[in-house]
Parts: sequence; structure tokens; C-alpha cells
Amino acid sequence: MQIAQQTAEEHAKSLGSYISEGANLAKDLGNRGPVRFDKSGKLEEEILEAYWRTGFYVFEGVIEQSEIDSLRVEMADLLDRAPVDNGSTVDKKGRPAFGEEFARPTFYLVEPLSDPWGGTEILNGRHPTKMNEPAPSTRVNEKVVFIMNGMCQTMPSGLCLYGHPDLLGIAASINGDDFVPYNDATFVKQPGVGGSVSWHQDGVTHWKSPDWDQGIHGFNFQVQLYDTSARSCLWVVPGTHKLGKIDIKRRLSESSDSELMPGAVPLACKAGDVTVVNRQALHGSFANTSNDLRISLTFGFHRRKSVIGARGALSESTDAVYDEARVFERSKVIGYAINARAETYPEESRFDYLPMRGHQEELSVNEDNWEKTIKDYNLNDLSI
Ligand SMILES: O=C(O)CCC(=O)C(=O)O
Repeated sequence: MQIAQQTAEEHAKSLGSYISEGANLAKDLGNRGPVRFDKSGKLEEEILEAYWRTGFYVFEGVIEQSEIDSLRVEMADLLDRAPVDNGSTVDKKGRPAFGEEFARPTFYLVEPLSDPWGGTEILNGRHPTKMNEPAPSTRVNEKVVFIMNGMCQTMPSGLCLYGHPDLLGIAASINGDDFVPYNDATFVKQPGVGGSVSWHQDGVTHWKSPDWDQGIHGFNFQVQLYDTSARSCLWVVPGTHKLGKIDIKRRLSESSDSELMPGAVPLACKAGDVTVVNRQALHGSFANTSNDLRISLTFGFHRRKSVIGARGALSESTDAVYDEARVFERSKVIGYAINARAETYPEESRFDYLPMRGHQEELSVNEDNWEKTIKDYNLNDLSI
């Protein structure tokens, strides 16, 4: 017998008690608050302890409102100029769509309220189960933007954010001073239509490594441009980054519902909050049947030793080998972003990025360096 598709209203209702249970579990975890560094410039021990214990941390009020405003304005412009579908070259007003000059597509669109990856082999098959795909409450004929790639080349404010001293200080505290980049992807979950991200662990390459530990696959930041609630935010199962590769289907079979993962907690945020989520933690997000607009600028960092010599995975070809040259090339984006940020925020102290010491001046902000270092930088992403 075929099960009738849920309506958006039914879906929103089905989350009710799960949300109260999750919010209850979250409040005792002790992994939320402002960012604090010690005298040596590293995260306070208490914060690091909470991150390594739970697998995530919500840093409150990290990004100033004026910076959030700039990001919102540029993001809204990009969304207005998005193609009408994947592969299309025109936007909804018939103009040439944004981003045609970049080698990798800027936008990825999906059907409203759909789960594009659950139960498929896409992205190394890391999303084994399917989320509920409710019917939108108003008929929507168009696909909706779900992900935007390449924030350092598509938005001057995105490039500046990439050089934010507090964010880079957090990365150095977790992954070491020689930390290296991973990739970036902005998740766009528009109210009533945004798609879901099925339960998964991000890392795909190092599960059987003899050096495996809780930090080997790095972490992702999410910078939140708008206030989000438990209905629209990312959910994480605390402590799962320590467990190795998880049998996600089995865990979910213990739930009374096909998408409500037992033990997960919501990472609800205010605009300007920044979450750090370990890439081994089990996480996902539901179809956005709420009234919230969630835009999460997501970008990650690795330990250098996890990446050097590793082979391509996820969106990178398995033929790719992350040698010193590739890692250096991709790391230059951080150096360039630090210089770009210093021009926009001259009063702020600059982050001193170890791998670019001695090269920082070569990365001065100009057209030539932009073409060489920033344009199509994401062809050198370091996915593991
Ligand atoms: O923000 C989301 O909804 C999904 C994010 C995610 O799955 C990831 O960053 O790996």
C-alpha cells in the first residue's frame, strides 16, 4: 500500500514533541556561548573540552551585525540572479544567470521540500536513509536554490568572512596552527520550500586509518545569516564523532518515525552565531516547513596531516592526490582572504596564518592575484 505524501502542515506538526525532547537534551550539554581565547590566542580549555566531548559548539554573537548585513545584501543579490534550474544559463527574469564564468556551478537547485541525497549513491553514498518529502502548501512549479558554492569568489563579503580572525583562531585551536582548508557550501533553506539533508557523517576517507581518532576528518563552521529555530536548523547527535562509522539505518530503525533520529539536538541560532560541527558527528536537517529563512555559510578546515597525501573524495575526483602543491595552492585562499579583510576592517587585528608566513605579501589584493588565487579556487578543494 502506498503511503500518502505528508502535507507541509502535517510535517511541521510531526516534529512537535521531537523538538521539545531535543531542546531539552541540548540545554545541559554546556557547549554554547561567546567565543573566548586564552592568553596564547587559543580557545579556552573549557570550550575545547565541550567541543571534543559533544562534537559541536555554538558560538554566540561572533559576527557583527554590520558584517551580517553586508553578507545578507550580497546573498540576496545572488539569489535573485540564480539560474532557473541546474544547467540553465538564465535567471527567472530571463537575464544571464550569475556565475557562468566559474568552472564549478555556483548554484544547486532542488524540488521544493525534497531530499536530494537520502538513499542515493551521491557523495560517496554517505546518506543511506531518506527524509520525509512533504508537499509544499502552495503549489510551487520552480526548483529552489539549495546550495551555493564558492563564497570567496562570488561575494566580496564572503571572502572577508573567510579571513575572520576569530574563526581562524578557532580553526587553529582545533586543528593546529598549520590547519588547511576543506571546502565551502552555503545551505539555503527558504521558508516552506527548503530541502532536507538526510542523516550522515561527513567524512568518507579515513574511517579505517591506523591513525583514526575523533578529529581526523576536521570540522565545519556554519555562519548563520538569520535567526533559526529547531524547525529549520541543523540537528546533531552529541558524542557520535567518537564512534567511528555509524550504522545509520540501524539507528534510525529504533525510531517510531522514518526521519526522527533518536538522541539528536537542534543547533538553533541567532543571526551572527557560528556553529562548529565535527565532520564525524551524525547530523542532518529536515525539510523546511517552518517560516524561517535559514542561510548557513558552511566552510570547513582540516588538520594538515589528515590531508597531505590523501586522495580525492566527495566532489573531488578519486584521481586527485592532495600533494604539497595542491594544499599550498588552496591554503593561499586563506592568506588572500586575510589581506582582503584587512582592507575592509583596518582596525581589526589580522590573523597570523602559519602556512602563509613569508607569502602573505605576495597575496596582496589586486586583480592579478584574484585571477590567480581566488577565481576557481574551489577546483582545489580538499575533501576527505
Ligand atoms: O545545514 C544543513 O542543513 C546541512 C549541513 C550539512 O549537512 C553539512 O554541513 O555537512
